[in-house]
Amino acid sequence: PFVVNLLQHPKFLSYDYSTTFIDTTPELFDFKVQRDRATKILTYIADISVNGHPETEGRPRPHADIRAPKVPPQLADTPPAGTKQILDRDGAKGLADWMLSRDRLLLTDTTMRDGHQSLLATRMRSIDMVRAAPVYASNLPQLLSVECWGGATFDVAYRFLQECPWQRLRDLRAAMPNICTQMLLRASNGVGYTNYPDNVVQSFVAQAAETGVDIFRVFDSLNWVENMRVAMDAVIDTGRVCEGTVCYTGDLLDPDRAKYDLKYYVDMARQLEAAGAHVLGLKDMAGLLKPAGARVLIKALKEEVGIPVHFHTHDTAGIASATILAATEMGVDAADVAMDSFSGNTSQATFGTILAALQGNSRDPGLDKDAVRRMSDYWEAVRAQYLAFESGMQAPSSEVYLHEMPGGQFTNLKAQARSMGLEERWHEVAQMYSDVNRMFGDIVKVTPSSKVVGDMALMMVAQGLTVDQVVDPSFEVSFPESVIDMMRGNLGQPPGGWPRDLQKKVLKGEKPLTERPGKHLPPAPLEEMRKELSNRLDQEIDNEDLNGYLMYPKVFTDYAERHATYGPVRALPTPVFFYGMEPGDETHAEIDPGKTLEIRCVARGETNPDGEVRVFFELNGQPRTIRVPDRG
Ligand code: BTN
Ligand code: 3PY
Ligand code: ZN
Repeated sequence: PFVVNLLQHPKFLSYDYSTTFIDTTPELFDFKVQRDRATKILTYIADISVNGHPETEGRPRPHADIRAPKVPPQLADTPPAGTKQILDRDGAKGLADWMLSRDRLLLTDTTMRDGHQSLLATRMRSIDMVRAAPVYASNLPQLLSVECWGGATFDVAYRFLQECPWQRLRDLRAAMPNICTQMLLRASNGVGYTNYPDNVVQSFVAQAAETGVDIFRVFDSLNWVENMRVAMDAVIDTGRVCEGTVCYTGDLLDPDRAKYDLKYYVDMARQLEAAGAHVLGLKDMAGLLKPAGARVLIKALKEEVGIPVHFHTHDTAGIASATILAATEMGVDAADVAMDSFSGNTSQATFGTILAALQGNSRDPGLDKDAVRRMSDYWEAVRAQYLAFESGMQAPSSEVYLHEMPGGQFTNLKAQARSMGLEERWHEVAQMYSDVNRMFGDIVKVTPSSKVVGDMALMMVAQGLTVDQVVDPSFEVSFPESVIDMMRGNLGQPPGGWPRDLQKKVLKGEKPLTERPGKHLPPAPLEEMRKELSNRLDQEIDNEDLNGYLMYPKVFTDYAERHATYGPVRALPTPVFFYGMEPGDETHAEIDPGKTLEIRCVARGETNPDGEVRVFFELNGQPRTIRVPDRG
């Protein structure tokens, strides 16, 4: 192991060493730590090889002949200056002014956040992103931003991928020093499903900025500006970009949906501008805005607000590109796209297609089409490794205009319906989702309000309940906890308030909240919690850990406990992480920069009478045996 340490040390590799190198580089003798981490990783591989990964069990396996993802060559030696340099030099307002001054359409690539959140249940691992990041920096420096953090990625990283979301952000930031990073923040709901105390939201935002977020897209799941101010102010305080966001729902050209008409959106946009937003986000999370609506809406927003407009939509109905082109004609400043191989269906519009469509147009985004195609080839090979998490959606679907489910929820709810034995009755679930929305008074449906509508719809289909029964005061209904919580006012207030009679029935006489929930939540005792957690886990708790714990106490501690057993499994290639190794397989894991474990799986023993299996490895050429329980 010494030789491997030495030969792979970055200083050694760069010839930047002298005879004192060994004296001044004590980590070369860090055998115990390294061996411990190596043992942990081998334990993980052995366990997965014998027992399978709980998340891929029973799911389709990647095809045997998929090609290994290979990143395209970098076209520049050092990353050309980009939006990050403008932000650092001119500040958030300066970047917004720069956006307004340009004729070209600016683009955000969502592959590393919404793309895989909407297509692969958020399961993309950091290692696959961090490899791509330097190529973005060198080949796509004209991007406005790379959306790579927040939304559902935060808890999925801890919960299902056994990795630290903060480390992902730190690594991506370091690898893309010239392009702004972008995250999705659910205002007072942070990156969770519930309203947090103000100081938790503030602490989280400060840490996200410190670790590497440049542009914060802040939205509220009921479009209640009052409940966005704490998060927006926290972002503004960091000096980073606050993209105050309007969620789009309904159909602004349909008189039957008059609640969400042009005036509604323009009013909200004005409120966000007045609240200090540097950029206005228009978030069409379900992909409901059609080209004709976009023409009207973008024209009005460009006339009525003075900040740049950044449009986000989904391709669920197959129309996202047309809508983006209509918005582009009307002067939208920026739009979201996903790399071709991560686009379409519930994801974003297709990056290369938007470039091709705007070729020769004065608003041509000016990105390298060939570089996009090559990057997309890499993502295509990455995607093939995650076959277990594909939803099976084969084609776009106009049914989204009925149910209005967000792209990120659609596949999830379908999986939930499947697990409840309701897959055959999916179209009933979709209809019920729509009916429940009307029953709740026609609300914005986006995390977390979308989850509440989904919970209610699934329950009603499963129990055979009708809307008439649910609203009938004399008919007994046992409401899901999330519905009770929402009717209490704990997610805030929708425009026009909750339907009175239904709220009364759900709350059984309990008085609902009408002010913003954070106003009544006592501040979390941050330092006390840090100490308590540190004692409990017997480890130092830094600010990133603490903020992870504040968002998701149980998810975080479960992660930390597994980390103590399995070590830095984030360093394993994705096929090994999900499927382990067969005798004869070789792999490697860079557990620290320059510290790589070479791993060969040699053989697997029989299960002994104690129910244990021995798995034989070679680690950096040395034989190692790991015993794991056979849970089969
Ligand atoms: C995860 O929980 O999804 C990631 C951590 C892996 C936990 C290992 S996987 C094999 C074994 N079986 C389990 O259910 N947990 C451990
Ligand atoms: C999220 O909150 O994760 C979303 O993607 C909402 O669209
Ligand atoms: Zn989205």
